[in-house]
Amino acid sequence: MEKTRLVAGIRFCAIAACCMAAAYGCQGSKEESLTLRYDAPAAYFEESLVIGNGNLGAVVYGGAQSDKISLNDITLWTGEPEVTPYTPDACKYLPEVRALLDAEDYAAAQEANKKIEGHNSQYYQPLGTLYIERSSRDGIPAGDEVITAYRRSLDISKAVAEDSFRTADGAYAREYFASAPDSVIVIHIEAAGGERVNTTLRYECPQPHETRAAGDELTVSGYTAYGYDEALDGTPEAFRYDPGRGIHFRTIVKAIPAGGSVTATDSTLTLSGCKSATLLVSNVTSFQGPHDDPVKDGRDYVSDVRRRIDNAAAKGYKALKRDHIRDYASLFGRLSLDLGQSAQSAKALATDKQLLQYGDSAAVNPDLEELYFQYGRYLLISSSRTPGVPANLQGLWNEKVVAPWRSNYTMNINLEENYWPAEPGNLGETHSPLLEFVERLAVSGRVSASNYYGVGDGWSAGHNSDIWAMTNPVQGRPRWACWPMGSAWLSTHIWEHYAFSMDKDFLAQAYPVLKGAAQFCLGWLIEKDGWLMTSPATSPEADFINPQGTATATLYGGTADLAFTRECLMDTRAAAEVLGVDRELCAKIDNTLPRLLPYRIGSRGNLQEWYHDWEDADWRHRHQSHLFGLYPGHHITPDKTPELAAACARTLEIKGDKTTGWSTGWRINLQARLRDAQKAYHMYRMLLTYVSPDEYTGDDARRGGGTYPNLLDAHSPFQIDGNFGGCAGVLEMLVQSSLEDGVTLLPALPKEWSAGGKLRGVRARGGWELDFEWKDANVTKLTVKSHRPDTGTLRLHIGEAVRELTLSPGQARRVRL
Ligand code: FUC
Repeated sequence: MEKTRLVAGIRFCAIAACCMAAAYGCQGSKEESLTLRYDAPAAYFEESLVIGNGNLGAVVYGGAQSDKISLNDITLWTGEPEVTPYTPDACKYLPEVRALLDAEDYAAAQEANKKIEGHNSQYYQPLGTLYIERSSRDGIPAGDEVITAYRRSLDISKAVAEDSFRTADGAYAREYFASAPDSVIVIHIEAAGGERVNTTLRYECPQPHETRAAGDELTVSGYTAYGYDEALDGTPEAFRYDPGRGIHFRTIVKAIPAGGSVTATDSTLTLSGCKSATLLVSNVTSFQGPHDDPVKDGRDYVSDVRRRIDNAAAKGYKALKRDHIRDYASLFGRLSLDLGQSAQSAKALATDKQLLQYGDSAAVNPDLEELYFQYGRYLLISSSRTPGVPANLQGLWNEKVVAPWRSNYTMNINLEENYWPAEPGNLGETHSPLLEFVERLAVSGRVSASNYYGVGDGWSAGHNSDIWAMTNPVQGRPRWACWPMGSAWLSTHIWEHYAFSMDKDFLAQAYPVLKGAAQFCLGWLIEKDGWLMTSPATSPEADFINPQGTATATLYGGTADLAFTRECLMDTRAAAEVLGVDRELCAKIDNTLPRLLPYRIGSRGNLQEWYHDWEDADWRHRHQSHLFGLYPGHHITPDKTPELAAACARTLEIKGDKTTGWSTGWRINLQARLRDAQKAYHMYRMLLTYVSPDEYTGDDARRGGGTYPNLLDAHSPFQIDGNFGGCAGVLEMLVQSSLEDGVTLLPALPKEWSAGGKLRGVRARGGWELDFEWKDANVTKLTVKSHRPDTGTLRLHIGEAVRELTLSPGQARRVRL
C-alpha cells in the first residue's frame, strides 16, 4: 500500500514537474510564452483566470481550500422584447433643437435635445458561483493544512486552466476548460499520493432560483428581472421580478467520481475518497431571439441542458478534452507571432510580476508582449461564438448584478473595438456574432430612425444596446445619449468582413443592412451654409466651450458624424458596385460625398472637432471619434491626405498619452496608421501598465488605464475592449492593407522589434494570408496564400519596393525577395 502511494506520488510529481517546466519557460520553447502563470490563488476577479466557449464562461479563482468559479451565460440579461418606442414621435422636437442651434443658443439647444431621448438598456447578468470546498482526508480542517508548491496557470494555446498544490499527504491538481463542441465547462480534479478528492460542491445564484441536489447532480433553475424601475435604476432594488416573465435558465452541475462516492444533501454534493473526479457544468437560457418572448416563445432550455450534460457524461473527460483542444486550436493556431526571446530572468517570473517589472520603461520582454497580443485572440474565441450575441463590455465575464455600465453593448466605440482583431487576426468567424447582431439592430433601428429622427428610410442605432437589440437614444447627458450614428459605424464592419474574405455571398446577404445605414445617413443630413452636415450632432462624449462660455455637446456640423457618414456611404457605394445593384443610390452617394462639410484644421494644427474652431472643454478627452477616418476608417491616410493625417497626429499630441484602456488601444492603431512606429509602441507599453485590482487599498494601488494581473484590460474598472484594441494594434504595426493599395509589410515597426521576428497566418484585405519573417527591419522570408474565390493580383509594399503577385484560388506561393 505504501509502495503504491509512493509510486502514484512520483508519477503525479513527474507530470506536474513537466507541466510546470513548460509553464515556467525552462525549455526555451515558443509555447511557453502562451501561458499565464501565478503562484497564488486569485483573491480578486482581476487576478482570476477566465475561460469560455463563446457562450458559457467561467472565472476561475483556484485555491487549496476553497475554489471559487463564477459562471456566466452570454444570453443571460434582464428585460424582454421591446414593444413600443419610449418617447412616441420624439422627432417632433427636432425643429425646435435645430432652430435653437441656428440661433446659436447652445444651452437651450442642449436642453431641447434631451426631449429626443428614450430609455436605457437592460443589464447583462451573472449566472452563479460554484464553490468547491475541500476537506482534508484525515479530518484535519482544510484551513489548518500546510500547502506547498501552489501553481495556477492558463495555457492559451489550448484554452486549459490548471491549478495544483501539495499537501502533507500527497498532491492535488485541477484542470478547467470550456468546451465549445460539447457546450459544457469541465473541471477535472486529480489527487495523488495519499490525497483523495474529498470535496463539497456548493452553488450560489444571485437570481431568484431554486437549487435541487439529487444523485450526482445539482440543478439550479431561475429567472432574471423582466425590467427595472427607472427611479431606482443603478441599484439592485430597481429590478422587477415575476416568475412568469424574463429570461429563464437551468444550470446543471454533475459530479462523476472515480474510485470514491458522491452523495447529495438538500443543496450540495459531496465527493468522498475519490482518486479523481470530473465535474460537468452546463446552462441553457430561454432566450430565443430579440423579438421572442422568453417565456411564451422561449427556447426549450430544460431539455437542452439535460441533453448537453447527458452527452458530455457519456463522452467522458478524456474525449471531451481532446475535442475541446482540437476545436479551439483549429482557430487559435492559425496565427503565430514571434517578437524575440525574453531574458531567462524575466521568464522565470509569474505573469503578474512580469507585468509589474515591464512598467520600468527600460524593461525588455517580447514574450510578454506576444502573450498580451495572443491573449486578445484567446479572449475573442472564448467570448464570441454565439449566433447574434456578440461579446459585451466585459466579453462574457461579469460577476455583478449591477455591473459597470450594465456590461451592455456600448456602440460609440466599445462594441466595435471588441472586433478590431477578428479579421486580421485570422478569426473571421468570431466576427459573425457581431455581424448577426447588426442585422438584428437594423430591424428595431427602422423604428428608431423614424420615431426619433423622422427619417423614413433606413435605420439608426444609438449609444447603447442590449440583447433585445435596442436602438433608441438612451436617457442622460446629450454628450453620450444623443447620438444616432451607431448604425453607420457598425455597418462598416460588413464591408470589412467582405474586404478580408472577398465573400460575395456574404456581402449580398448583408448588403441591405449596410444600405439601410447609408439611407439613414442620407436622410439625416441637412443643408447649412452650402454644405451637408448633421444637426443636432454630438461628438462622443466630448463638450466644447460655446460662445456663451459654458460647456455643451449639442451642435451642428460635428466632424465625427461626418466621418462616420463618409465611411458608411463609401462602403455602401463600393458594395453596390461589387454586387452590381442600386445605380440610383450610387448616383445619390456620388452627389452627396463632395457636398459633405469638409474636414478643417483648427488653430492648434489639430483636426477640428466642432463646426466652429471652439475650445474643447477637455483637450485631453479619451474619445477621438473625429479621427475615425484614420482608424478604423480608411479615408484619411498619410499618403492620400497628408495634411489631415498631420492634423490627426497633432490632435493625438494635444490629447497626450494618459487615458483609459480602450482609448489607449485605439491610439495604438491610430499611431500605427500614421506610421509612427515609436509612438504606437509607446502606447502599447502604456496599455501594459500594471493596474492593481480595484479593491486593493495599499500603497501599490494604481488607477487609470492599463492591465490587471490577469491581463484583462483596466478602463478602469475591467472592460474588455482595450484587450482587443491592443491586439489589433500589434497587427496594425506589422501589416496594413486596403483593397485599393494592397498590403504593406512592417508599416510601423518599432526599433524594439526590428532585430528580428516572425508573423505567420495574418490576414489582409483582398483575401490574402501572409507568413513572413524579418531581420534588421528587412523582410527576409515571405509566403502569400490566397483565400479569394477568383484569381487575383496582390500589390505588395515591402520597404520602398512594390511587387505584384498573381495567385489562383487557394494557391500559396513563397515570394523571392
Ligand atoms: C463610453 C466611454 C466610457 C466607457 C463606457 C462603457 O461611454 O466613454 O469611457 O468605456 O462607454
